[in-house]
Amino acid sequence: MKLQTFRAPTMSEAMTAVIAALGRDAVVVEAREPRSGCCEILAGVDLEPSPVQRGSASAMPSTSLGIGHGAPSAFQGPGSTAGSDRTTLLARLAAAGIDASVAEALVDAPRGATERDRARHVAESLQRAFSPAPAVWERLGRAVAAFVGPTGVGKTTTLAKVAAEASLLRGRRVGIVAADTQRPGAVEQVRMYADLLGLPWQTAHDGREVTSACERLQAAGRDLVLIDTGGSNPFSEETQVSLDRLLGGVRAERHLCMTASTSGGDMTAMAERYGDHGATSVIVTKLDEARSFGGIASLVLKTPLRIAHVTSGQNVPDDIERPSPAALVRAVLGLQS
Ligand SMILES: Nc1nc2c(ncn2[C@@H]2O[C@H](COP(=O)(O)OP(=O)(O)O)[C@@H](O)[C@H]2O)c(=O)[nH]1
Ligand SMILES: [Mg+2]
Repeated sequence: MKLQTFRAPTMSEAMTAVIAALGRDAVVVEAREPRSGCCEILAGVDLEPSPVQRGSASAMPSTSLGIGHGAPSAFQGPGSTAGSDRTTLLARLAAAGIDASVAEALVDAPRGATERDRARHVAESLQRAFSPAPAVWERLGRAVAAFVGPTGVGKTTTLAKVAAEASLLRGRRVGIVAADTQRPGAVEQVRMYADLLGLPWQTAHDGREVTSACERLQAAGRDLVLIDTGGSNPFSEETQVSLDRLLGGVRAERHLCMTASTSGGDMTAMAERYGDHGATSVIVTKLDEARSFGGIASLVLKTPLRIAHVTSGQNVPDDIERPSPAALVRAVLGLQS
């Protein structure tokens, strides 16, 4: 088998290039992300493919989320029309917890499309919508990033995971601001992670203190300042007003943290609220505790916000990943890897 390498900024774009060049009989030998923003797929066409190798999904490595990287096999491959008629697709999307209106729009394939085209259209539309937002550490130069969202979703734990990866693996000089001074123990939690990682940190009670804390950390050479904020009712206008007061002075990027098991309606409503107040991306937490993932599908299909990171456990720094679009499609559709 003659192998070729396909490169693209995202895995789904690389996969699209594989299919465009080699067709749907392509065998994926290896898929990897040698550096951020560059995905590589090594693929070829086997003249006598084995049933196991046929299709791109089976040869792909699994993520630690236990989901393969390849496009869903029920939605591709020669003769693979199983479960692809409109009603079955709608039922599958409804079972995944995707809003009926979103599901209807998804299954509406272009005019003249065959049933197989329709199935492929669903998988590809979903996969496109899961194109990742840039990682928190990717903004070059001096950057300030705040972790916002409801109480208990994992904002502080995620901040610690991001701080670890950014400082240990990505060469960023990280500083931390503990701005959740309301909840008992919140500052100590930040201090514990900062000490563990050997990173400087400051406490801030209000917007003025956040600004001066960021200035002090930047003056000390910190080029990525991460701000831990307190959680509060996401549907109250007061929450957004206080966040504006807290973060407005430093023009912090806001990363909205939401748990994977949140319903599509709530995720979309929260994304709209926080999006109106400048949220730049979503971090989906607690994938390990979710059993259906329709919420995240509704989120990316109904709002312009994209997912920057997913987290899947309590371990700092290990349980955080960049999202794999194909893996998320699999999770949403409840397919095995
Ligand atoms: N299972 C699981 N638990 C998590 C994850 N992220 C955070 N947690 C836990 O969720 C709880 C709340 O986390 P915390 O970071 O304090 O949430 P915050 O109130 O939003 O800052 C803690 O027990 C964390 O260990 C995750 O990805 N999976
Ligand atoms: Mg917290």
